[in-house]
Amino acid sequence: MAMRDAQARVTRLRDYRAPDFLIDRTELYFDLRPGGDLRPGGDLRPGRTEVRTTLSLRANPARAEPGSELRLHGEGLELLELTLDGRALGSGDYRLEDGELVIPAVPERFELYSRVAIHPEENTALEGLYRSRTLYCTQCEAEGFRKITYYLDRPDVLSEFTTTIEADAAECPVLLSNGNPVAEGSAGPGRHWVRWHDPFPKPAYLFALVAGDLACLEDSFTTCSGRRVALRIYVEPKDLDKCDHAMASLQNAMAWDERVYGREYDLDIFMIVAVDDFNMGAMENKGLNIFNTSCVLARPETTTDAGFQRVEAVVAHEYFHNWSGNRVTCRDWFQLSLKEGFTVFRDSQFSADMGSPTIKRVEDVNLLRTAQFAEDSGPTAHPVQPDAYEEIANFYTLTIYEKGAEVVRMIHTLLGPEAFRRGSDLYFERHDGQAVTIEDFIAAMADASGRDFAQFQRWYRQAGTPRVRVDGSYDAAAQRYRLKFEQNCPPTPERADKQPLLIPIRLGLVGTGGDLSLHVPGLADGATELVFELSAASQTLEFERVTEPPIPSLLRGFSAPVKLEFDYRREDLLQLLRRDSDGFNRWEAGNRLAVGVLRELIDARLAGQRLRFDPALTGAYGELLEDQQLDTAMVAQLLSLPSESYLSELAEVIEVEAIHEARQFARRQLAETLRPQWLAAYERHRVAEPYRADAAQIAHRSLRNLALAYLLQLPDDDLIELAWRQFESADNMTDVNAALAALLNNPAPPAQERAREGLQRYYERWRDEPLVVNQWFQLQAWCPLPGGLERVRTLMEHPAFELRNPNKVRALIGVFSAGNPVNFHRADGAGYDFLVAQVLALDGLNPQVAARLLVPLTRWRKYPEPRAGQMRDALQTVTAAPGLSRDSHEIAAKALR
Ligand code: B3K
Ligand code: ZN
Repeated sequence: MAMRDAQARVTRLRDYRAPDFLIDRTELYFDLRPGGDLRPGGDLRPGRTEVRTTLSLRANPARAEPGSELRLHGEGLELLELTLDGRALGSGDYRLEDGELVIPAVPERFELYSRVAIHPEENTALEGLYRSRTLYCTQCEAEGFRKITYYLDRPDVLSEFTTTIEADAAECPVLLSNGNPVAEGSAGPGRHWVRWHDPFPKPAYLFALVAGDLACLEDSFTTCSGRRVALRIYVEPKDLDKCDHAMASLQNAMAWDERVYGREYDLDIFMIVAVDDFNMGAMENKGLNIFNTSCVLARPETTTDAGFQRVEAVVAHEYFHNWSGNRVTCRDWFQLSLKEGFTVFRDSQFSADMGSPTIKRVEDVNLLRTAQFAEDSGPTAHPVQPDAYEEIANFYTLTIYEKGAEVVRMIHTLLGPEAFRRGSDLYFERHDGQAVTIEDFIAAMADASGRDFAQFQRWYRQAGTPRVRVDGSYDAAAQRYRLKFEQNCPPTPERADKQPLLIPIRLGLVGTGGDLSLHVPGLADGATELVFELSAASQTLEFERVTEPPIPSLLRGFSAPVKLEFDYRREDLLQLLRRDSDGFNRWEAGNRLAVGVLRELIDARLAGQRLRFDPALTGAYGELLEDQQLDTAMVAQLLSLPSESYLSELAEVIEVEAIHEARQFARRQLAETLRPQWLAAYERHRVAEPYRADAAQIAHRSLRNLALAYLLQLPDDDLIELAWRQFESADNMTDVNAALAALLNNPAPPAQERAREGLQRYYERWRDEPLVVNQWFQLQAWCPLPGGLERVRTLMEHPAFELRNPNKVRALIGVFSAGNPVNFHRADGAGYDFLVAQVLALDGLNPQVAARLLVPLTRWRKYPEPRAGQMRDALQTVTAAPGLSRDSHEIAAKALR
C-alpha cells in the first residue's frame, strides 16, 4: 500500500485552476477497531477502522468551466457505501480511477455520504491515519487526508469540520480532534464516543485525530483580550515528567505573538500530542498540534541544550502557524513557502528574543550555508516558489523553509520593523479565512509600505545562490572610498539565464578606532551603517571624507542569502574580528580566517606537501580564549572551526580525506599550542548551579565542552581521565554526550576502552528512553574513526533499532550518510551500496523517509572519480528498482538528469 506509481506525473503551477466544487461542511465519524492490544508493548495486529463521511457540497461559482462531474481524491480506501442526497449509488453511478472517485453527474448542491474502511495498523508510511505504539494519530499535510476518506484534498477547499470518534473506552480513554469538544456519550458495551467541532473553516491538511491512553499536562494562557485558553500537552504516561519546557515555551510563544505581531489565539483550547513515530518534527493541525516526541519532551538528564532549544523553537513554530498557515493558508502547494518561510522567520525572531540574537543568527546562517546552499547548487535546486513537482512531499526542503525565511527577512530589512508590521497586519486582516499566494503576501507588504517589490519578487522565482563580488579602492588624496559590487547567479536546472536580484547589503566601514561615520549623499549625519540596495548587475557606492583606509564590514547580520566575495587580507580579518560592531560579522571574520587557513592545508595535503599551520589563527584563538569581555557563547562560536560539510560546500571538487585530515590537523595544532588556555577555559566555565536551559548556562557548557573536544585531540591519559570524570559525574545530557563523544572520537587505546565502557553504561541506563537511545545511535554513527560502516551495520542488528521508526532511521542511517563523510565516502564505495540497500528496504514501508535519505548521493557531480561514478551507479540502482515510490524516483531521477 505504501508503494506508489513511479511514473512521473508532474503538477505545474501554471495549470492551477480553482476547484469545481466547494465543501461547506464536513462531518466525520471514526469507528476505531484495533486488531490487537493498544497497551505498551502491545501488538499491531491489523485492525479495521471505518470512516463515515458526510459532505455538504456545492458547485464553485468561481470555477473555470461549468460541468457536473465530481472528482474526489482517495487512496487505498475500501469503499463500502456511497449515497448522494440519501440515494444509494450503484457501481454504474461512479468510477474509481487511479487515486480518484469520479461521479459523472451531480447536482449544483448536494450531500454526499461515504463509508470506507482503512487499516491504520498497516500504515507504515505514517501519512493518513496510523498507529504509533499505543495510540492512533494522523498526519495529513500535504496529501494524507485522501488516505482517510474521499475528499477534495487540496488546500484551497476550506470546510467546517465536525468529527466524532468512537473507540474502546478502556484502551482509548482520550479521543481528540480539532476545535472544541461539544458532546460525548457511550456507544454500547465498553465503547464511547466524543464529538469535536472546529468553527474555523480549514483545508483537510490541517485535520487531526488522536486516540489512546494518554496522560496530560494542563495549564492555561490568558490572551490579551482576557480570554482564558486551556493548554494541554498529551503524552504517554511515562513521559509526563518531560513536558514542562514545552509548556513554558508555548506560553512564551503565545505572549510573544501578541506582543510582536498582534496575533491572539482564537479557540478555547490548544493541544499538543507527542508521538514516537513521525516523519517530520511536528504538525500545526488546527488546535491539535501533533509532535514528534523529539520536539516536545525535555528533561536535563535526557535532553541536551540543543534539544531544549529545538523544543522551544518547534513549539513556537507550530503555534505561530495558527496565523501564518491556518487562519491564512496556501492556495496550492507551490505556495508552501508562504506559510513555511514566514513562519520560520517568525520562529527565528522569537528564538533570538528568548536567547542570544547573534548566536541564533550564526546557527541559522551555518545551516543555510552548508545545507541550503548545497541544495541550491545541486540537481534538486528549485525556486522558493517552485513551478513544478512530481511528489510534493519532496518539497519540504531547506529552500522552502530556510531560504524562504531569508527572503522574508530581507523584506523586513528593506521595510524596517514598523512598516513590516503594518504589512503583516494588512496581510492577516485582508486574507483571514482565505487560501492565498505568495504574491498576495508581497502585495500586502507593498500596499502597507508604498514600496515596489516587482524586482524583489525574483527571489521567489529564481533558484540558485547569487554571488556578490565586491572590490574596494581608497583614494587617500581625495579621501574617497569606493565599493564596486557585481552580482551573478550560476545556472540551475529550472533556468540558466538569471536576472539581477534586489540584494540588501547592510554594511559599515571599520577604521583603526572602530566604526567610521559614513558620508554618503542622502544618509543622516553620524550614521555608521547603511543598507545598500544592489539591484543591477554592477553598481558602485562612494563614501566621502574617509580619513583613513577603511576595512569594509559587508553583509552585516547576513542581510541576504548570497555568497559574498571580497579579498580580505588576513590582518584585515583579524581587525574585524576584534573591532567590528556587528556581532555576526565579527564571527564571520573569524570564520573567513579559519576557512582560509584550512583551504591552505587542504591544498598542501592534495599537493603532497608538509602541512604548515598559520600561527595567525592560533594567535587569534589564544586572544579569544583570554578575552573576558566577550560574550561566552560568542567565544564558543568563534572557536569552532568551519565544519567539513561547510568546507565541502565551498569546494569546487570535494576531496573527502583532504578536508577531513586538514581539519583534524588544525584541531590538533590548536589543541597542542593552546593546551593551557583550553584547560583554563574548561575550569573557568564549570557550571556549579543546578541545570537550567538558559542562555547563560548554555554558553558556559558550550565553551567548556568545546575545550574538552579540543583537548581530547591529544593522546594524553590525564585528559582522557578528565573526560571520563565528566561522563561519570555530569548531571545533564549535554555534558554526558560531550564527554562520551570526545572519548569515542579519540583513537588512543585508553580512550577507546573508556568509550566502550561508557557506551555500555549509557545504553543500560537509558534503554527504556527511545530519545536517549537515538542519541546513543547518533554518537556512534558520527564517529569518524576507521570502521564506521561496520559499526553502523552492527548497530542495525541491535534490538533497539527499528526500520519503521523514522527517528531511529535518521539517527543511524541519516547521520552516518550525511554527517560522517570519511566513512560514508570510503574508497571502495561500500558506503553507497549500504545506503542504497537501506533506501530500497525502506521505500516500500515509508517512501517519504526513504527519499530523504537519498540526498547525500544527489551531490555526486562534486566528487572526483571514482566516487562520482560509484555514487551515480548507486542512484541508477535505485531508479531501476521495481515498484519504486514516486518520492524516491523523483529525487534519484533528478540527480541523474
Ligand atoms: N507543516 C509541517 C510539515 C508537514 C510535512 C508533510 N510532509 C511542519 C511544519 O513546517 O510546521
Ligand atoms: Zn512549518
